[in-house]
Amino acid sequence: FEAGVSQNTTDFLHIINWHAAEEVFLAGDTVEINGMQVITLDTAIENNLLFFTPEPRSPHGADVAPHGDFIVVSGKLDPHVTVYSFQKIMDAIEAGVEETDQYGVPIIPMEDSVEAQVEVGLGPLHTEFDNQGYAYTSLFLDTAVARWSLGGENYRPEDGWTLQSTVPVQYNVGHIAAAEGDTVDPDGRYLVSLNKWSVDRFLSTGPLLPQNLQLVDISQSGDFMQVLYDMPLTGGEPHYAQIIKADKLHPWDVYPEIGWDPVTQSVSPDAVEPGEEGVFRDGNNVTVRMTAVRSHYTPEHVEIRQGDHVTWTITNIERARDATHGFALPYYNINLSLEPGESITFEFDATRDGVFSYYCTEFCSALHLEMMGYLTVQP
Ligand SMILES: [Cu+2]
Repeated sequence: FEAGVSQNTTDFLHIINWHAAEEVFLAGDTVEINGMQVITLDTAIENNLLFFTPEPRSPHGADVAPHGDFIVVSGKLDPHVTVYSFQKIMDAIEAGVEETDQYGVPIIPMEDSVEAQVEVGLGPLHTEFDNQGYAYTSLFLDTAVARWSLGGENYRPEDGWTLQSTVPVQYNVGHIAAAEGDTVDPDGRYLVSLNKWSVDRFLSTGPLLPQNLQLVDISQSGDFMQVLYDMPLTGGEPHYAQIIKADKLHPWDVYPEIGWDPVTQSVSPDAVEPGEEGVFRDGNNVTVRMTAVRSHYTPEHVEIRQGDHVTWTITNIERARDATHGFALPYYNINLSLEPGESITFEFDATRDGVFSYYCTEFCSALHLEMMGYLTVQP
């Protein structure tokens, strides 16, 4: 596979004019494949919406600079980042593109699309940006993060396109996340390196190494960067992350009204109010209406018959922030989390007779263990 994938001298950056693609789609010039409307290669070429330009082999990331003016591509087998100019690409398309590949896709020569190449180190993968005009590229093989200056007029023309410094990370970084670092307005100051293997950073607990996220101080200019903190993660590889300013988040402490259905973002029509709890029968259809409050379910006994179809609503009527309850009815495979104010409705068929306990799964108070009840299914 490796030989096949890397057999060409270059790969191609694909440039798609998605405004033109939208027009083609709206004009109905598509074919349907598996229910998807697809623009064929021939249609794309005819409508000037697809172009190629060569890029270093085995490309990994393609990241757009904050002003939308440059596209940074890293080829894993090339120690450079290659910086394409959006304006140059547009100018080249405007001037007309002669060369095509074997399928007829126009190829913009690299010298007409590339603004700069910066040698950053071995195994460059992904690039993020800060608020000082620097770019940061993860280096998998060097296990480092490179800082380099964007030489364009919107960034650091005084420094040109140059490598500023690298900071070692532990180890084998994949993605990096700078604060709002892939937006039009990066925040700078901090970067997190999402590393693949922690190797010797932590006490060994066996052959499977924790992944290791590292917080890097990028607040100063020039060649100073510093790893501040390690955070081991077990489980799967964290592939990507975003850092956003905390003041962008305005979460609710509790749901706005009692009986809230998070799926519809409104009060559920089935929500149960205190005093109207009970078990109601209509033929073989049983409706259970239940409330949960520290540390009690009402009703505590639910009696039904084998063969009943059960529709069961639980409303957490708490308004306190630290009043999440759970609800487990394990035999019928029911396991819920009920945040303050939340209402959940579930259904099942009472296929097996017997007495089954249901209980809270959050340690909600000193009486948490008493927050339980019994479902009796009569044969
Ligand atoms: Cu509870």
